[in-house]
Amino acid sequence: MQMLAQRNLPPLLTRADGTPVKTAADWRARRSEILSIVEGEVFGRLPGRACGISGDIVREDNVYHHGGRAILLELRVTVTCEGRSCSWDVHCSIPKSSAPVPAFLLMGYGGSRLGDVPCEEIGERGYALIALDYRQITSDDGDFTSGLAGLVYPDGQRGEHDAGKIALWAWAMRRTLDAVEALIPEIDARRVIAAGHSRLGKTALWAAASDERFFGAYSNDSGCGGAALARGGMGELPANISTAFPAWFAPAYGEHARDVDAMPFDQHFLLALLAPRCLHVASASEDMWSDPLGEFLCCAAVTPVYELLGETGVDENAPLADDMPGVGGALSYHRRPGTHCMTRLDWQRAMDAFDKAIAR
Ligand code: GTR
Repeated sequence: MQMLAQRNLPPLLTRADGTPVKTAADWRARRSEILSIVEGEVFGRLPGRACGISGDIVREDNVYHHGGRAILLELRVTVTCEGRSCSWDVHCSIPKSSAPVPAFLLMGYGGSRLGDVPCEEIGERGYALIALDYRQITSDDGDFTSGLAGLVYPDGQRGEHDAGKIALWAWAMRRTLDAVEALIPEIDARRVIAAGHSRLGKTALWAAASDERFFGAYSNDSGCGGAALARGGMGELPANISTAFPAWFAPAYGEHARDVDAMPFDQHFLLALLAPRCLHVASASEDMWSDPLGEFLCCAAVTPVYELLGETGVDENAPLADDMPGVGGALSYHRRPGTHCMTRLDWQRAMDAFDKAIAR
């Protein structure tokens, strides 16, 4: 455990009062502490405003989609809060099957970039794809007056521990899961995996961490603020990201970013919230800004929690090479050769990992 030990991470398996975490029941109590830290100090809390949520199917194609082998459904989800509302489209591609199918709920970049997702191949492997366009939910900038941000912050102002954009996008993923549960019996709502790339990989991790209905999460090149450890990290560090993208996080995160070694958390807190569910972390070997080694070591740091809960994770000393399949169990890691993007190979390896979890 040489490399990991040098990172001096805050412990996962010790309660705030110093008591060691030895059982699954102890972990539930520790998990609540960790959830509260990640929520308040990293992504931020949504103010408790009463919102109405509705979902409608606006288009259905049972005949032509994927040569008739899949159903295309377009939903529209609407959130209404004190007279204001915002809506987003949900694109669902569901392979025809005699039983409800598992699904990836992808927070994506929308429009033409959906074309990068191997939608037909995902269907052939037995998964539905539920895709959103993140900018329809709220803009990717410091404006907190429009879209979902405008509903949550009527005066556009946020407090220290209030939700940033990642938390708003993640909340929209959770509300989309509500709509899928209610409207699409062809999808097995107990087997929905939150997925995303880069800033939306961070978003997918937080969605699944904060909502245990998600079967698991697949983060791709999520890097700083996602699956990469901040302590001892390379590439983008909290000081960079909180300066370049302060709106993504709670304002408190920017304060912590000034002294990484003193942070009461590191990113293994975020990943640990997934345990013992299925979590697949994907990196790319030339994506140094997202720190592939920091992502691998973060998985290794979380492994004792998976083991405590009877699952397998990633051994820090396991030999690691590019595109080496099968590293890990319920918690798995894959490093693709190449740069920062979400490729077909990334999807294939993620599906390999979830196939095993679903078969169990
Ligand atoms: C970068 C940012 C990363 C990553 C990336 C992306 O500029 O520094 O944290 O999120 O954007 O989302 O493509």
